[in-house]
Amino acid sequence: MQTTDHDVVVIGAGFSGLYAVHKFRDQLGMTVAGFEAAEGVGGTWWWNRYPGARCDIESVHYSYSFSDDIQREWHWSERYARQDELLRYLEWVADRLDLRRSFRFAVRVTSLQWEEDAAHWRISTDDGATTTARYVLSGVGGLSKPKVPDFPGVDTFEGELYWTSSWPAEDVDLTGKRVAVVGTGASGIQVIQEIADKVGHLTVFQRTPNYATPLKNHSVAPERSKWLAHNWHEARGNSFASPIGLPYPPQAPSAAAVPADERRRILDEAWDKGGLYLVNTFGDMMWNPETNEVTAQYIRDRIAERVDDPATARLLTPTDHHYATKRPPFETNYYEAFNLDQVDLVDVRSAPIRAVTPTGITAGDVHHDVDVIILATGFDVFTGASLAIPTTGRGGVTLQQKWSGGPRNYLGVQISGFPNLFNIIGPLSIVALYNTPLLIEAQVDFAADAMLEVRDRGARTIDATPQAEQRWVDLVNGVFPISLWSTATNSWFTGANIADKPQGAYVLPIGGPLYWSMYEQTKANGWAGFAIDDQVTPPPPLVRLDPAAALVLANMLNSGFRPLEEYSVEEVRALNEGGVALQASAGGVRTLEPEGTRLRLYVPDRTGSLPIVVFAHGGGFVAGSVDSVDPLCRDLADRLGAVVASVDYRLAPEHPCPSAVEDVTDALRWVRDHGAEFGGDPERVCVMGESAGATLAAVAAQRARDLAIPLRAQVLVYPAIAPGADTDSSREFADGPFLTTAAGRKFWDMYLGAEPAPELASPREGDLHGLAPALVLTVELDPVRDEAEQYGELLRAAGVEVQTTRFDGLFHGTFVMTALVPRAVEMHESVREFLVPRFATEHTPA
Ligand code: N01
Repeated sequence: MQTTDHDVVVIGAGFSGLYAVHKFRDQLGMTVAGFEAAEGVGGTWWWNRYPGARCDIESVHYSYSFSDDIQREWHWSERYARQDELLRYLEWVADRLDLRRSFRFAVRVTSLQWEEDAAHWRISTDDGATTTARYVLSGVGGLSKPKVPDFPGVDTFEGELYWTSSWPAEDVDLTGKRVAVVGTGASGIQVIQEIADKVGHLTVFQRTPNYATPLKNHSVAPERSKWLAHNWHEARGNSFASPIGLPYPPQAPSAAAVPADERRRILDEAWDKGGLYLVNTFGDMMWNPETNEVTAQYIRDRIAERVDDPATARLLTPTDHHYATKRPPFETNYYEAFNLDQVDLVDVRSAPIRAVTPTGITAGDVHHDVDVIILATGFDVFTGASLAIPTTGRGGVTLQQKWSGGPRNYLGVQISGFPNLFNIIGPLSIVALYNTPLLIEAQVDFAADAMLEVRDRGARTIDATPQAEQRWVDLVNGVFPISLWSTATNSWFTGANIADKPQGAYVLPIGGPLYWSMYEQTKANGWAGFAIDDQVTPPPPLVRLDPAAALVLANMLNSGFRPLEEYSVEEVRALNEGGVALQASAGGVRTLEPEGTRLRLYVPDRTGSLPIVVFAHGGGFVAGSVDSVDPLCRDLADRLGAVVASVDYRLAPEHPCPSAVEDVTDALRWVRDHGAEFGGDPERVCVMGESAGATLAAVAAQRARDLAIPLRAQVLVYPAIAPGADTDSSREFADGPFLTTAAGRKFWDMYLGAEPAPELASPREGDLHGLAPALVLTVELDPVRDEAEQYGELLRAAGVEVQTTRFDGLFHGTFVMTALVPRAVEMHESVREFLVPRFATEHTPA
């Protein structure tokens, strides 16, 4: 029988590989072999030794969090550590945890081959050896394969040529030399500002000006550093659960939400704090071009203040891409460097680099003589380093084939068909948009949990199912284009900085909270979306979200949304009122609030007498108002060509059942008697409601029948039907998204009050015969989905004409989100299609 040499092979000894060895070897008791191409540990911080290299996330945050000892024992000397300090830190961690003994250094992995019969990977290395392992943890890094620019003649250069991404370990003396720097990304900017006043002459070759903003680095006094180390819980706060993995204060939701002077104050404050605070100013920065432009213009103005020569300032000012759509670099006196006599800026857009010659660089028609060329031209990000290792998975399919059209994986960590292989900070995750060390720890932990699950089940393999992977790819490719990140040209976020690389979505911009919830749900649902040996579990609800709905949910979670049942009535009311921001509106609709009624009428600008829709808003019987659905009702009136009568019904718990039902029934009675006075046709009335409003509408439809109020239809948008309903969906979506089963129960309790009359509370309890035709709309990811659909069945059984339509990927509440969720508009259209024939003047009720 074939044996396997190790439980796990770890590739790379950077942040990922070091933690992985510790996790698997020391915590899980597995046998581990690590391979590292460099001669020592450090990964990125081993290779990128160029002058000025440092992290741009504060050191105390850009470090491991898994060990209390490590947190306390290491004291950072600067707010943002330099490369040499970061390398010393990783070396110290390696020694502190005795990790080096598990690695072989200066050994490069040359291929990975899955062997199905043995259920292990065969790993070949450039020292000619092969080894086998049940699992492979790839920690090759997202920014580790340098981009090689195709400048002709690079080999002919007779001076010194350096890459920022593989800077020599020994000292490079640039004093007094004529130096060229190509590239003005984060690396180029760090080099330029560091060497500008030390070299004899510096020529900067810039293609795209960047939004570089102050880093505000400073040394940290030993006492303060010690305090931060010992109080790391306090200093780091709940970073992990935050959107970007940093304990930065909540953002203003949008620049549009604050007056101009307040915007300026927010931006000034973030500018003065430095670093990523500026990215964190407005919640919709990366979604709303107007907000983004406020920040972009602010930065442009600040650049103009700092550069003496207006022509140079213009060249350094970005105008061709939105702020932060290329990863924003941070600087210290970068712009002032261009005020020095010995620094020149060459715009390679107007004068492209034509060749490197033995003595320098020719850009356009000008030759620049230099002694040193520094290439800071970036990386083949996210996929380059993985694809550099020939990797063959199940059925002989190679990773190179699999990713030929762009990266594919599940949850950003596991590639279907490549079992037992985990890719840390690979593509299609929140990578690069979240604090990297924390992301690494969470992904390694996830891989470790997967391995434990396989072990506990007595299985041998774990592999994402093709179906789950496709869901994930669809989700990422649906979310990414909605973001401004998708708009930048030459950005490594889209793969466009590398010729011939598939372009598209490489990251999933949803923030930490939703991403971590997906991990948790995957595990809680029995490794949903994975096959463990041949035990397959379908992907979990959050992975099945419609992309636009996922973004709404992500934004809610990013701004601190808690499980709904935890909110007080007052808070639920405030939440509901905030819902107007999610609704599209329509012009050409006038409103009236007839005296003595609880109604707001929406009358579209149409001729003739119009059908009437009596609409009851959602809000769990305890929240919502005509204001909270005002844009929605305008839109409905316009879309349906109907007078919409929105009912301001009385809310529980102050007014328990049947107050609200009476109010909706009164509204039906009123439109029958007075609708014509406002352009409505009392013969063509429909009752409609959303969520709890749909529950009320369903009961009111029964009351209307009893009171002989004619109804052409009832439209029930995901109605809750019965308190305590126990269905598949109430169990599967007990924790949401958004509506939870616990919150639903809490709302019912408040609504029912002391002595509820069953037939006035739950539509299921009434007589279902002779009711108006019903449209029941449900959404897939909703605890009330099944009870609503079952109600449709009961109506049908009672002889009522029923159409039930389920919308996949949406969650309870999305019907109102017409401004953000295109599929919500589809729901509205389905209402229109249902009502148009039933509102026809000649229509005879079935
Ligand atoms: O690479 P980049 P980087 N002709 O791709 C230019 C992280 N990082 O190494 O924009 C002329 O950003 C290219 O021009 P253009 C950080 O995440 C972190 O600087 O394509 N120019 C661009 O100006 C960062 O985002 C730190 O028009 C050419 C530059 O080269 C990521 O690493 C420090 C060219 C490449 O910029 C990558 O940064 C450093 C050509 N043919 C890096 N090809 C920290 O502070 C490319 N360019 C933690």
